[in-house]
Amino acid sequence: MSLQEKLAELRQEALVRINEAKAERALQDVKVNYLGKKGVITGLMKEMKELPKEERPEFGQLVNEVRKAIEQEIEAKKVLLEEEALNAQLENETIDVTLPGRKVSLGAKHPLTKINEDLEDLFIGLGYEIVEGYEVESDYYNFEALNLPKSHPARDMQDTFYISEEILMRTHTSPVQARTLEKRNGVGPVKIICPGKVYRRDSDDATHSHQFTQIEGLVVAENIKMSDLKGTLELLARKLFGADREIRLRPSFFPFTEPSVEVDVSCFKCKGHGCNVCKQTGWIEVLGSGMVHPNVLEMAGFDSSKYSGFAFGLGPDRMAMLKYGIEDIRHFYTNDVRFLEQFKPVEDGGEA
Ligand code: FA5
Repeated sequence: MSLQEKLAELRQEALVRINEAKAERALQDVKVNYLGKKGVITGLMKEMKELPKEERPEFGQLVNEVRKAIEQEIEAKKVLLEEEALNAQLENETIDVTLPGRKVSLGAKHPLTKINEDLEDLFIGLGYEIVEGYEVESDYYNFEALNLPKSHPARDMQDTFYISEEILMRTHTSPVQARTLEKRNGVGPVKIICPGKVYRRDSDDATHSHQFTQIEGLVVAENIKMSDLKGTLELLARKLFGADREIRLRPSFFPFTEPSVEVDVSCFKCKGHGCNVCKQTGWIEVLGSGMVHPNVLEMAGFDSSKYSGFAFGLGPDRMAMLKYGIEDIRHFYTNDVRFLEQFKPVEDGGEA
């Protein structure tokens, strides 16, 4: 076979392989095979040395022509493959604008967050500040500064997780009162609410959780009277349970308030006639409160002959249970999405 024939055959073979290449990768392989450093064409060029001198120019020219032809074919095929790939991509990514959209499922606010936000709105509107305290607290602020010295029997009202003799998990949000008063160096007015988690060694059941939430309120200024407390609590009850709610105060005992009262709200379900929510009494117990004990004021550096105040502490868990008819407090802490979805606003897919 003449040299020309041999080269023509090589060119033909390369063209067939270029034609067969279905993707850029395969085309690249063909290129390497023929034109690469160790490729067929490069090999031929090396063989040129063995030819008689006079034949070399013609041979070189022929090989070059074949190389160029292969290069051109590869380039043309590359453009074709790119076009095909682009067309396939365009076809795949076609958007059917007539298809119905996929619904984005929105989350819902936790019922305790809702109660907290409602109350924060109310109290910020009344000029209160929101203050947060420590969940790991000292015995001093949790008890002693609140008129509960060591071995005071009323400590039994709040069964406590102790970390050491002096450090504990706070049993209520009242230590934030003591800390805030102390920071103000005996100068009023003080108007704060303190939301947060608290802990008690209560066995978990439908109405008790070892971790639950409280919101504390505290006002200390000159001339604060029981009637100020009553008016504030009325606003609170109406914000949470409806504009036509009444409250009633019953005598109670807390070491840090004197006098102390339990606060009941008229039943929002039966409007006071008696039902299963209010246990047929027409009233629901919602929080503890009272006038700040002079000892608490004095321990924090406030002159109790000049300043007086009121405080209250409520449990949003129990409030949310009442408000939304939740039968077990443990639902709040088990993160079951089915439970939380019930609190979705209607516009986000919740039930009316
Ligand atoms: C107190 O904790 C007082 N610090 C409240 C207070 C503040 C009174 C300021 C006066 C002045 P008490 O122990 O009653 O009070 O708890 C308050 C609320 O926490 C209760 O009404 C109840 O709603 C809630 N609570 C108490 N124990 C639990 C529990 N184990 N699980 C869920 N909620 C609880």
